[in-house]
Amino acid sequence: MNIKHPSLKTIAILITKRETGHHGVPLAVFMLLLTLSVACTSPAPDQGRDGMTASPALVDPNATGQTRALFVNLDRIRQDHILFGHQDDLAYGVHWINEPGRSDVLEVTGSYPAVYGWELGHIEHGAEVNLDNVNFGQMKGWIREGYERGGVITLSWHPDNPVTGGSSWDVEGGHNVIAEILPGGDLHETFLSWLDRLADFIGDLTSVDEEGNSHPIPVIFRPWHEMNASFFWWGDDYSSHEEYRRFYRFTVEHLRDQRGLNNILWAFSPNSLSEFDYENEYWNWYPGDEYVDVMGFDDYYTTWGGYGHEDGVARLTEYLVWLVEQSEERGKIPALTETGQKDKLDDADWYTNQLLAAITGHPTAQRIAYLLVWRNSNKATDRQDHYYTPYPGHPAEADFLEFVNHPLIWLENDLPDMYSIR
Ligand code: BMA
Repeated sequence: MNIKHPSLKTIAILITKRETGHHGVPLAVFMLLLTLSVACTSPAPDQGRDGMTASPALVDPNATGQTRALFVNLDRIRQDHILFGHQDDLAYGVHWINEPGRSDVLEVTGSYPAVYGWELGHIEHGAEVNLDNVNFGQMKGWIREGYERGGVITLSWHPDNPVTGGSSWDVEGGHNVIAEILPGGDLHETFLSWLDRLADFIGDLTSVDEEGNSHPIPVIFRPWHEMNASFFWWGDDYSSHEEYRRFYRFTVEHLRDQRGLNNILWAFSPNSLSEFDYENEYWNWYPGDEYVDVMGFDDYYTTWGGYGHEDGVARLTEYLVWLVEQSEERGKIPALTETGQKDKLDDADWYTNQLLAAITGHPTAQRIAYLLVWRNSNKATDRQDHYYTPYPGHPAEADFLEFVNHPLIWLENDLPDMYSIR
């Protein structure tokens, strides 16, 4: 680890001393150091990022060692680097589907992405394929493959609307769906069965180590995202902020406490901060420090002047600085949980001129742990012109290479072991 911050150094010295104390210095000195280091690592809201490196307060106090290590390593690495992620990377690309080993990112850069995003929509029905036609059995294999190569896994979920039977985007009738599915609501039992199918899937994500022992694969799960907008049934217009927060907490508690899943880091991510008075309103939906490990936001619009902001790059920098500062105050991991040039990459310089320019616009903005761009929808079978990384021969190839070769940006080939703490 490259320790840049004096206070982080202090903690590291304390910990080193604590270890020495274990093996020799008088007990009183050891206890004093231990007390100091515990004080330094308690999850006080004003603690700052330095305190969490040694002993983060995770949403799940029983998180597996690898899950905890993932958090610690994301936190360490983000001091100097940002992991690049891509949704559905191994399942299909713009010109291929379901071909083992392929990846548009690999074919352009020579490395797989550092973060793999996967989508669980329709798992709630026990379906064989997700809403984008990705087979869930194969998805488990791809998740295992990415993890075993050293990558990081993040999961999103666009479940159908349990009231109307339509999709996540079906807001017809403006129903307060959350009220219907929380305890006491008419559809609570249905919703529990949906959560249980989701939990079964996450519980099945396992890997076998060299000794033949199976263990869970750590994942960053990001439910009920973009809630400040109103295009999903869990969106802002359809329930109160208090109901939304209860809903997020209920989801955490069901998977963690009822289902005993200990391989999850929990991510919270509203839609673009451009869209609302984020400094005051981010907290409207925030379920609380005890329910969030990764603080993020999604942004597709700001860099090219969406929401009427002509100074888009500077705005995105401003949002990232705010996110990093807020995350560090709370001992959380900041991340740009979804981004990309919407809807297709027709600005050949977007990656360096917009995204990288925004990130490098301020030293604090650079301390996000990862960013994830959305999927490369297959041209022949799925949506046309709905892709977020170039493929070989695409005009943005050279710019994308320049982006990934920037020392800040890390792909899978750059990663240290994310699942142990050294
Ligand atoms: C959206 C689009 C949709 C897709 C959904 C879930 O942003 O990519 O086509 O169904 O994500 O992956």
